Amino acid sequence: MKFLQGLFLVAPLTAALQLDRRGKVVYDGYKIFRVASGSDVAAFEAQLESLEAIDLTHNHGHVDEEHFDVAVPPESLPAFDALNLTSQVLSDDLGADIALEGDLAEYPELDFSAAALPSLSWFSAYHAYADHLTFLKDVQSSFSSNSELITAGKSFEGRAIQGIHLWGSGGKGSKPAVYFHGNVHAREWISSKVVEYLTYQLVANYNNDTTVKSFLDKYDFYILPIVNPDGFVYTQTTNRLWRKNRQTRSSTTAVGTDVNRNWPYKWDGEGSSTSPGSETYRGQAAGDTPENTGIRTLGDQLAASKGIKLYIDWHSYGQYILTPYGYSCSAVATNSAKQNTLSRGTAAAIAKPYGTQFTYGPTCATLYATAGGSNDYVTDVNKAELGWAIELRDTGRNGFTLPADQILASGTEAWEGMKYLFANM
Ligand code: 0X9
Ligand code: ZN
Repeated sequence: MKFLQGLFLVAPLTAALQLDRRGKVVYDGYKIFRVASGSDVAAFEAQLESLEAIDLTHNHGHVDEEHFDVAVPPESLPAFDALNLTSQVLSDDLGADIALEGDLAEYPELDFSAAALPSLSWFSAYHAYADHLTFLKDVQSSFSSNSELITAGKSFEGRAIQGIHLWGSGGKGSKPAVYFHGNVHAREWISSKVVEYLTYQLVANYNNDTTVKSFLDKYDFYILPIVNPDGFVYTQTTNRLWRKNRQTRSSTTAVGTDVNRNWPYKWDGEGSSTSPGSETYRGQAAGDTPENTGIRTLGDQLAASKGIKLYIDWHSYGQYILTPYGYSCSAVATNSAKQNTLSRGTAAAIAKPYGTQFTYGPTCATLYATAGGSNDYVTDVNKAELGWAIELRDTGRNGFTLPADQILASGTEAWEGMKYLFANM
């Protein structure tokens, strides 16, 4: 497979975007297209850049059908049409899709009582960042003898990267780790919701379901639903499509580094960008984002303690289960047969409730090359047995702005996948 280096277009620069009265980027009238890039990818990229098209993702689908999903501003639509590219409309109006996500809901509900598990209605809407922290605190209080809140360093803007540690009958920190990250990419809101849903199911069922109890009795779970809090907050206050962190650098006016291109392993290979404006900007030096330092330090500690059994970096969108490696399409994980069997089984379990199809396979060969990505670091440096990334719903119709009425179903199917995986890994 051809490496797709530097394919991501520039990050949405607020300066070029139209803002509403509250300073929020207006996406009304933007259309989303899936565009075949053809063989001259650099020329293609330049064309789209001149239209101020925003890159959402690329090459989702199959390696022999390379394509980009791009959001084209209304004023560029005639010029886009004139390019006569092979394309398909994924959305007629991104602004309408954002509206369909629903308003951020209030939390907690009026009838919420402390020490009780929060209501499942948490999964019927998206919420503000502060409410995610309250939700996590409430889940922890409801399971106080088998859990504690944890932090993994601080973000660039100084927010603590918060999470929860769950354990079972062996006591705190006695078993190999399951380590989950959500929302490293700020706009991928479904990822934190699903990670919270998995946490919720573990906590809600530990005392009444022997299978669930066995998971926590066998593994310590370290779960960080939002590892890029600054970016997440920015998607809620200012720009729904922001991906990176919010780090500024003296060498550039561009903001943001892709924390999932910043891991200090195979950092400067194919599959990241040296350009600060790019959506896949890797940073000036390996591991130079505060977020990477925080979550990496925790992972290093887990690896040095009881070891990491399973790591999953939860993303959206595309419906993929991605195993090592991202840095190379020819490198093969030492336990690739096992990873293949388990990812196939996980995909089959995910499909059970609603038939949702997830494609599985090694990251580079299945999706595209990634340099400085999380799962390669956790696999080769931390020696995790399974180092995965999962791309949640959907395959492009709603993309990052998945309607709130799909949160519960996304969580339900992911939980089916995880029950299979925890029992069989
Ligand atoms: O490009 C990425 O970082 C992920 N795709 S996304 O569309 N959500 O941005 C894929 C990452 C897979 N690999 C690693 N975690 N290394
Ligand atoms: Zn992502």
